[in-house]
Amino acid sequence: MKQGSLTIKTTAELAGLKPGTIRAWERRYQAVVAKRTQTGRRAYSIDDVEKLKLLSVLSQNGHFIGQIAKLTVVQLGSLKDTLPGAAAHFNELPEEAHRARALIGLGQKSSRLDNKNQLTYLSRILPQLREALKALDISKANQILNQSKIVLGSRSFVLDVLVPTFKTVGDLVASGAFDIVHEHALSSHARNHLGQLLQELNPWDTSPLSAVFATPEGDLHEFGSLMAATLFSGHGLNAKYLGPNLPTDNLAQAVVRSEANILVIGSSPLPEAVQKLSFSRFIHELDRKIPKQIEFWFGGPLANLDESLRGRKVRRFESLHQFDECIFQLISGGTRESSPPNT
Ligand code: B12
Repeated sequence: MKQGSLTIKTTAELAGLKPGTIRAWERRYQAVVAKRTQTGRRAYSIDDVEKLKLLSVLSQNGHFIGQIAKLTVVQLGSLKDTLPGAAAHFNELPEEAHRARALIGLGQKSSRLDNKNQLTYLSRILPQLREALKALDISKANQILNQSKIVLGSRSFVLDVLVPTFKTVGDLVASGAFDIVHEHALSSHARNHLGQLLQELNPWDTSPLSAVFATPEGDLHEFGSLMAATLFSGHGLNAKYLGPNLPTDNLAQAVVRSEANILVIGSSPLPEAVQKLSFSRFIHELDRKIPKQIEFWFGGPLANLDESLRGRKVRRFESLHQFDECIFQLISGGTRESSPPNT
């Protein structure tokens, strides 16, 4: 068994990863180097499986894959022993969490939990999260956010936990059941979790696409843009998140300097009185200041602005699901086998 004799499918199953992740780690970082069969298929050894398992656990725990990929199995094993309560933590996770372990990090294309398990899990934790926020039990809320990140992976964490929770909390504030304190508590802790995820997922030096993420000047609602950046990175692409509310001059300079191929602008239904520039003026100023070969991708209400920018490729996304699906199609040339639970 020491010689490469396992197919990529079996290796992926044993290591708890997806074949695409193994291929990406191999191509980008030579994490393992498969032998080739006579017909040119990849063949892996048990040692490769061992290494891939360790890389999976470590990358989920904040280690950058690029920095650990070349370590030996023994070195990786020692590193794993330094994880705070790693073994105990992973042993405590439910069965579905074990299957989903590999999701945080590279190129996950959809949650490994099947739809039924995912729905069951979400229907349990979303009300718990809402109750924790209602009681301002911040440590419980963070515990739920942390666990769901591990169980579901970054994609589903964003689309199925954070997006609906923001919506619920927003609605509860509007109805008077929650107040601004609850909204701020959610914002500030969600910000921490997303910032941490983005750091774990980036940087991708060999990414074929790189995008700058921002919001219109005056728009402090950063979550659409930040979540989009996290989804983009989750696909192994290079996201440069600049934060909200940048003046057009500075944003345009940053886009040019960053050598990105895409500028992604997220937006919120900001009352006109609060907007610094109208959406229309904002994008036309950017259009003048940014070379035409850079694509503009608009998310949120800005996507409804039906103005064409001559000579520039523009994509519009009403939702983050749509954005995620589009990236998936761009990099894989196909559609997902199953829809996420709340589309
Ligand atoms: C959090 C929040 C804040 C936080 C933002 C913190 C931060 N760091 O981002 C703070 C406290 C700063 C804030 C301030 C204000 N807010 Co506010 N805020 C919200 C809240 C609760 C959530 C917004 C959010 O981030 N949602 C998460 C995102 C992901 O969801 P979403 O915006 O619905 O986005 C969906 C789509 O639009 C799209 N999308 C959005 N962005 C992007 C980006 C990309 C790239 C893509 C692909 C897709 C996409 O995808 C999402 C669905 O999949 C909403 C309430 C609500 N129900 O939405 C109010 C809300 C947006 N705020 C509102 C208002 C009025 C304000 C203030 C003017 C309040 C005030 N009087 O000061 C200020 C404006 C400040 C400013 N200049 O921007 C109003 C807007 C009202 C309207 N026009 O209809 C809302 C709707 C609340 C309400 N019901 O009154 N807010």
